[in-house]
Amino acid sequence: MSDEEKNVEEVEKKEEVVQQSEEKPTEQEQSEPPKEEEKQTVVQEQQEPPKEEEKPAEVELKQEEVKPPEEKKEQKKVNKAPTKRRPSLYEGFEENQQLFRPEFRFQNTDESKEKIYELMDAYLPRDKLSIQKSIVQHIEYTLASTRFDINEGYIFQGTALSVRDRLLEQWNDTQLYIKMKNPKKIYYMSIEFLLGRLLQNALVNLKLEKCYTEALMDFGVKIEDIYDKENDPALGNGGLGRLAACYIDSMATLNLPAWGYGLRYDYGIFKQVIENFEQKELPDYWLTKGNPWEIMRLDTQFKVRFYGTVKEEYRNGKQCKVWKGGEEVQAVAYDTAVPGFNTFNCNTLRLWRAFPAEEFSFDDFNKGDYQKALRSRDQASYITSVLYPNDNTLSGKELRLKQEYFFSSATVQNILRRWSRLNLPWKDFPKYNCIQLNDTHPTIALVELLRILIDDYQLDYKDAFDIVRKTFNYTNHTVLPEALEKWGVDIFERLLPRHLELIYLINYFFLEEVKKRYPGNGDKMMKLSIIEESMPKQIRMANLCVVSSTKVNGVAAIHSGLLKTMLFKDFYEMWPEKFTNVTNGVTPRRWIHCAFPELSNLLTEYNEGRDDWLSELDLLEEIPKRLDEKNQWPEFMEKYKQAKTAAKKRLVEFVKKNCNIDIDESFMFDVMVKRIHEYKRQFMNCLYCIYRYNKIKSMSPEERKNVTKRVTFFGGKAAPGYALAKNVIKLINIVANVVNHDNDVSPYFKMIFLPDYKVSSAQIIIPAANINHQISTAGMEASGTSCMKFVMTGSLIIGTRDGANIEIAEKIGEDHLFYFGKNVNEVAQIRKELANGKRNYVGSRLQECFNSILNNKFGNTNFMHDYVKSLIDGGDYYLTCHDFYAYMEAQEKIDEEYKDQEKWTKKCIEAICRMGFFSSDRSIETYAKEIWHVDECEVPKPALTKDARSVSSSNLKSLGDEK
Ligand code: NBG
Repeated sequence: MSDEEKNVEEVEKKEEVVQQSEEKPTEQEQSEPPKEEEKQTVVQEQQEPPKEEEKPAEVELKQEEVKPPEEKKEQKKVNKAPTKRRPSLYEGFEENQQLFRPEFRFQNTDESKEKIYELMDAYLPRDKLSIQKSIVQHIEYTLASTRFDINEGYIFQGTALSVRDRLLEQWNDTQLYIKMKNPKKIYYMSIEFLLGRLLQNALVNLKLEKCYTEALMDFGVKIEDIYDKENDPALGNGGLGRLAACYIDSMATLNLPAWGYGLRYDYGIFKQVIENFEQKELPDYWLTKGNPWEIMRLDTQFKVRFYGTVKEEYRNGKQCKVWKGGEEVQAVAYDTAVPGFNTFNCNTLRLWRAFPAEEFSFDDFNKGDYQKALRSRDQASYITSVLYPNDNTLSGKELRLKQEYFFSSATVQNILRRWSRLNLPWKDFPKYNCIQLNDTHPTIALVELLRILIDDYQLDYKDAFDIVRKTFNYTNHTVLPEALEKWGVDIFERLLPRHLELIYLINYFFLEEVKKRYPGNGDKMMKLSIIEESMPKQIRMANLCVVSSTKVNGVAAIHSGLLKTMLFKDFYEMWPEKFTNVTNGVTPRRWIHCAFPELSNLLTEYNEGRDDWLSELDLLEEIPKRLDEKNQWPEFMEKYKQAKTAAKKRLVEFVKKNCNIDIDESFMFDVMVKRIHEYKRQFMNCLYCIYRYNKIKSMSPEERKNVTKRVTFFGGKAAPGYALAKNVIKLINIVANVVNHDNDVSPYFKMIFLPDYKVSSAQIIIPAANINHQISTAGMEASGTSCMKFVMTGSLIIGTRDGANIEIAEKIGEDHLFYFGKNVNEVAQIRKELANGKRNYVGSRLQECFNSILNNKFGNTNFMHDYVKSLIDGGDYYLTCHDFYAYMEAQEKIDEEYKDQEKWTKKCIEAICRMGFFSSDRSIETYAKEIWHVDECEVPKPALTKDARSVSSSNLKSLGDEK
């Protein structure tokens, strides 16, 4: 073969690699360790970087685009440029215009497939009739329903499937485009994604909400009723999982080449019902009607091993470790499209589901032992059957560790498969890949990457660890000791023996570094070590993360500060540059537009008729200025009040339907919705309700006329094993029952416990609030995110100097919220005093509230007696008593200020317009620039003519001049 022929052959081979869909491996490819020759290539590549023309993924790219993102970093300004308005996505297109796929210069044109390219070169039409046809076609042909038994459930499914079709086009094009450009990629790993319903969000992002509303109107149904038919996928506990959902929405909106990775549980967080005042948990099988959004990828499967033993073997004359035996489980990918707002980019959320790696044993089956034959099947699928219902606590069960490893291993294997197709040297891995750990749950992923690099690809430890450290970053979400993950060495040894060895190895090299830095300082070694020398020994997952990641961040300024001064103090001393802050954010698409459409429309109207504030929330700052200039405050305030009333009416209806209680939207709505936790202090709010009840009860009818009418709402789940939290729910319900049935008090004050708080009900509850409670003990709430949603939809915070409250106060002004209570330093001081025996901190008014409980004034509240006594007797760790009077004062101030509705309304509007910083787009932008160093990868706009479809083979040569 001549040189030229060899070259041609090589180029062809590389083209093949690019052309092969990454999601369609050959059979052998599926999760098999690399073959001997492959390993050699990889090792060789590592020593000898490939020449320019050998990089297949770069053949099509211009020189400057090849530059690894990290090098480009310097050229970019981190500081945000003044907000410039991006044109609306569909600017230049007429409504309902037929759009064609953008010009893609992808090397996959094959003349024999011309017909296929031609058939697929247009996007699905966006006009009303086509949409209607596509809905009914899905109902008949996908769902096999007849035209005579179509109901709202079918209409939801048909609608969702027709929307999915439209998402898929953008999704495919995005994936193709990313593959072609080969930018640095982000992998966001989270064991929870609390998505909430997807239909409305998808329509908003596709800019199809109006068209679908009209299409459905012709079917005689309201789109809101169809939204209501969707199950709420609740694959998360609370703030952490919901944050992950907001973040993938923002990553798509910002055109980042990102993947979310998580688990597809059969059962999400339990359904909460209240019976006899108590929480009962029911299983949440959210898949009863299937899930129209997900795509099962039978072609994306990986094997995951558990248990087994580690053996030493010789390979290529090198001694190496091999992990063998044990059990294998198959991880199968389920994908959901994640569309961005005002962009054609559409990313992927990939959730893994466990299946048996082998079919059941025919031997056992033939012997008639059917149960035994099926057992292994069942056991494998247990791994992803249920979400652990703990928020901010660790359950410590073996099955949980299995979930974590299953998730981590499948994800790492998938990332490596995508990487291996690029044929680049290992040292470049961190330039093209970045993995963000959403808390410590996926920590084992970094050990898994290390294991594969060392055991399968035979890299040296130092090189392998260097790659790992440069690839991973870690977000901490809590300082609560009960939530910090630690795993017994014994459980690891059994389940993941090779990983344990590697953790010891990481720790060994790390402690060597510590020794050098602090010679002879055993105390430092003990504090910093990844292994806690307890009985039994434990692995500190947070320490493992800090040691093995490039950046560690907290989720609000105060929290990131506490990481430096408390939780990771000694690490911070060693590596100050590792620690940073990224304050959380929430997506305005879901939390303003979907949850509060009346407000969204109003903001668009006064934003010169444009909805671009939804992806550039800072633009709202202009509204108050314009209202000043044009003297439009009165009309705006009037319209705002109408919007708020509409939102409150929705909650009134919701309460009637779910609690069968009548409430009046003219009352002030005071809301506290979040997981029930001692540090969040729902109990303190309940104590205040008792105080308020007693006070109103003791008033004369004349005095009562002056009372600000208020409904206090509570909502939130308690972990099933968290006795105190469950007791607090019971107490609230017992007190509420008396309050609401008391004819003297209930015309002025009501208490409602809203059962089964979840994303879809949050969308009704939050916009209806006038006041929201964010009253955690200072220093305990890492950030909190509902506070942001509340302020964005026009309610004022009563809260402590904790978490994101502090930054919200900075942005909107301290006079726009009701601050109270001890700050984080004072909390520490009081705890010392308590430990030193200080008592007598319960004043008479608080004692009276305690007495109401201790005397069973509201019914049998014996279950709270011990707790109340312990609070009185020095057990006030969360400062419920110490903050109570300041809290009461803040409550009184609220009652007073609410009387001046004009002033109140103006404050709410000003606060809304100053919340730009709390958009999750800002958070993600910060991650992208300061931690990930990734750039956007924007998919080209659709074409207006048919000719601009994908490249034909004749102009293959011009690859490189991409738009
Ligand atoms: C939670 C914190 C919240 C924070 C969310 C998201 C955990 C472990 N932490 O304050 O309690 O808003 O994470 O960052 O669930």
